[in-house]
Amino acid sequence: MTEGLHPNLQPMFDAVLERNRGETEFHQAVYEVMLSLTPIAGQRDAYAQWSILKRICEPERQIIFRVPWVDDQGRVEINRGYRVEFNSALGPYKGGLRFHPSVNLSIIKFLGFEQTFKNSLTGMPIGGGKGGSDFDPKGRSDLEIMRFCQSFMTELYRHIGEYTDVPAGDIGVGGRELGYLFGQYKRITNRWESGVLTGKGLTWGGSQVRTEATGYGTVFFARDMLAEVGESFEDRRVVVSGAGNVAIYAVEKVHQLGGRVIAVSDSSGYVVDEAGIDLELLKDVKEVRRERLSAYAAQRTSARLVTDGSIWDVPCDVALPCATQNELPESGAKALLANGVRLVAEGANMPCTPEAIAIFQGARVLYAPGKASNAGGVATSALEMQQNASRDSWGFEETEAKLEEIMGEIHRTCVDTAEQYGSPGDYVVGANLAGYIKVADAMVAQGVI
Ligand code: NDP
Ligand code: 2IT
Repeated sequence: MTEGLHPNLQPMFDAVLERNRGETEFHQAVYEVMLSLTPIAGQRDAYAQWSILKRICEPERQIIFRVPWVDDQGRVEINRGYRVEFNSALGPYKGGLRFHPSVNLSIIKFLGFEQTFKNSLTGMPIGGGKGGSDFDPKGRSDLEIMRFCQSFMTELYRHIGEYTDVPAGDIGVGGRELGYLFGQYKRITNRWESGVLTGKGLTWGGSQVRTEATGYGTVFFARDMLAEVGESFEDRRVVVSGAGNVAIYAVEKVHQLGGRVIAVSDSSGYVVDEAGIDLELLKDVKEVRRERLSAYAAQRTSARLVTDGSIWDVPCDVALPCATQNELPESGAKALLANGVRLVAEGANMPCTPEAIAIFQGARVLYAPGKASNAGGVATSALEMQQNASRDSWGFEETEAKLEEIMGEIHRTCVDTAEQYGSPGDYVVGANLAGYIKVADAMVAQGVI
């Protein structure tokens, strides 16, 4: 994973490998950004030189803590909590919390690194951070989830704040968990500090459209990519991986725009539904009942459940990976290509491996990296912070219009930046360079801190 790096950047990447041994996801995220810095690696010393890049690859602060809690049988359980405050050049640290058994420092660091450039692209005043725990919410009762969240916040509260660090949701952390987390923060601090977390409920400081924002934003971005080449979602066959927050609202927006989603997945397999995914049933199974996709297939005659294959084998025009990192490897990219895929836009963070990305780009498939296409979630979080700061709340349509406008601006920034640096149509170069330059400029202005 070092091919193609500019000779000026190679030693910097080697130093990141050396300094962060074994953190493969973090290496991958850094590699992808460094690869895109080629056009400035020889010219813009202030950015590419060790001083900025070295600092940008080193989180400002990394917090790891014990999370003790008691399960329903009265047993003491121990999990590990993380918050990596990556970069505050543009604003308070901002980024989600992930609860999943696979969580480790490498995963939280890659997510915090990506978040820094994503947040820069949104145009909002937010820095980058990420956190979470190796806690597995699957099969846990509401009371166990509450006790875990309360214990997690009992340590986290001292590190966060409206002007310091503002967490939100990610895998395994949605409205229920954010409620328990906010309640405990409020109790410990005795402050109604609504701007300390985003993704809150609508009656207690949340924003309209935050739930829908990542999925909707990804589809707005993909629509703009198609429009750039004179195409649209109308009658397109679409495959969306995942069946969580991002995936569900990506499906909803694709259907609103005239496309047809014919497959979704979860950790137990995928369903193919040629009649088009039934959104109400999907929401009921995954959001309300918190069941597996087998429950969807059982209730729908047009659907079949596949538990031993890859969702990327399902022929489609548009693929939206919305589950997790590295879920779309080289084999998936080859299968999509063989079936004539036209566009791939990432709803998840780093779902495509570098090998898969190279295949899409080599075949001139339209491809958008997550830090551009999934930025709608955090952008709407920043809108939630704006509403909290002004003690205001906006309507659904007004907020969705703002999201659509922000995604349009990110798209335009990517296209223009790619063109400016000699790689027209390359959304990876456009997103990484535009995101990086803004953060680097702010860091130069603020001195060596
Ligand atoms: P959810 O927990 O709501 O949903 C995640 C979905 O992906 C679930 O269907 C889950 O399956 C599936 N999944 C997760 N991990 C795996 C795995 N290792 N193997 C197979 N399937 C898996 O999370 P979100 O929808 O919020 O997040 C999805 C992705 O989008 C993540 O990469 C996240 O970082 C990214 N993202 C999220 C944003 C947000 O606002 N929430 C914003 C921007 C990016 P199951 O149902 O079986 O658990
Ligand atoms: O990856 C992401 O952008 C998120 N999980 C959303 C972060 C946020 O602060 O809204």
